[in-house]
Amino acid sequence: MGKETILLCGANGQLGTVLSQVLVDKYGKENVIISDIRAPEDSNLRFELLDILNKSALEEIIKKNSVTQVYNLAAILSASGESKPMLSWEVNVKGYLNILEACRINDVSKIFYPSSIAVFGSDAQKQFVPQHGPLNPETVYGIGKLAGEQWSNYYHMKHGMDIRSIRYPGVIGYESMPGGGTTDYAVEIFHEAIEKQHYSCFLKKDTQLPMIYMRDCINATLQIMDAPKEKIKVRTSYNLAGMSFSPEMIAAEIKKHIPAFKMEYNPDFRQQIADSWVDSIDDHFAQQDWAWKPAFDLQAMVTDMIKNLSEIKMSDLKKNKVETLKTETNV
Ligand code: NAD
Ligand code: AKB
Repeated sequence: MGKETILLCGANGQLGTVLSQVLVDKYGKENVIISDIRAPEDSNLRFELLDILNKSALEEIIKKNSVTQVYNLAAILSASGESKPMLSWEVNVKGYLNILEACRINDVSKIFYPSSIAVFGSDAQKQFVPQHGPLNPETVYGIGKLAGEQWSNYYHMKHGMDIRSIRYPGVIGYESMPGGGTTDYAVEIFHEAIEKQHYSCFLKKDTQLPMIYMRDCINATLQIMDAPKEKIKVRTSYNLAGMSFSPEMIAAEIKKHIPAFKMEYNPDFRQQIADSWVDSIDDHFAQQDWAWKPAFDLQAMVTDMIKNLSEIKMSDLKKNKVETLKTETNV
């Protein structure tokens, strides 16, 4: 492997904050450029302010730094996309096309494109949805993700570009907050359970959705990017499974750790989005082609989330107390 220079777009979001650190650990701080339209609050990583809609700025960063791999995490997620459909299309499709073109012109050797379970619609098989079934998404986000999958396949066929993609389920992690999706409840619930022992859920109790723990999501991403080129047979996007559960199933699991926890249900507009998605995923192509296997089921994920998030909240509390004490005593 020659010297790799990585560019991450949309690096300040839920996944990007975790993936940037993992890539820095793997490739070295000087070889990973993280970028976003907003600067990180607190980071010592190599950062560039970059809007993927700014084609010339994108091309310049790639050229100037001789970038060899691009990870495009910039997006407007499903729930936000329904209130800003044109912005969703601009960023998720036109922004991605800018990246593909900039990579083509500059001979970038590998690209990562995250798709989503949002590419499935109501006519898809609900349980263990196959890789090659009907794709008729009902959200602007899903339509955009599907277009991105097709553009990836086109650039691969037409220009031989090595673009790799996963249809991520809803991602759950303690490291960062989600940004405007329909699966966000599965992260918010932990914060509220630990702080208030109560959560008001915006989905109905029996709405089952495919989900994945952050560690598995990051491992899958590294695994597909590291796989030998000939092993990547699906050039649209791979189905990927972690676990599947409903709000009442995760609430019951949390209750085992926090017995006082109570959940109420107040479904909103996100219910309709969730209803159009599938319950669970058949990911045997990912298993077969690049040996995918998740490590976390619902029980293991809940245990790990509560342990890590409680530690973070406890240390934040201690830090705040020290700060208050310092202010009060004028130190
Ligand atoms: P996020 O919303 O948390 O982060 C997206 C980031 O993109 C934000 O930091 C935002 O500032 C940035 N951004 C928005 N517009 C931009 C622009 N024009 N130029 C540059 N940056 C811009 O999203 P995430 O959860 O980290 O998701 C990352 C990727 O994974 C997205 O493509 C998303 O569709 C996909 N995905 C996420 C999940 C999930 O559960 N988190 C599930 C399936 C797919
Ligand atoms: C969302 O809910 O929009 C995302 C996703 C599953 O793509 N988490």
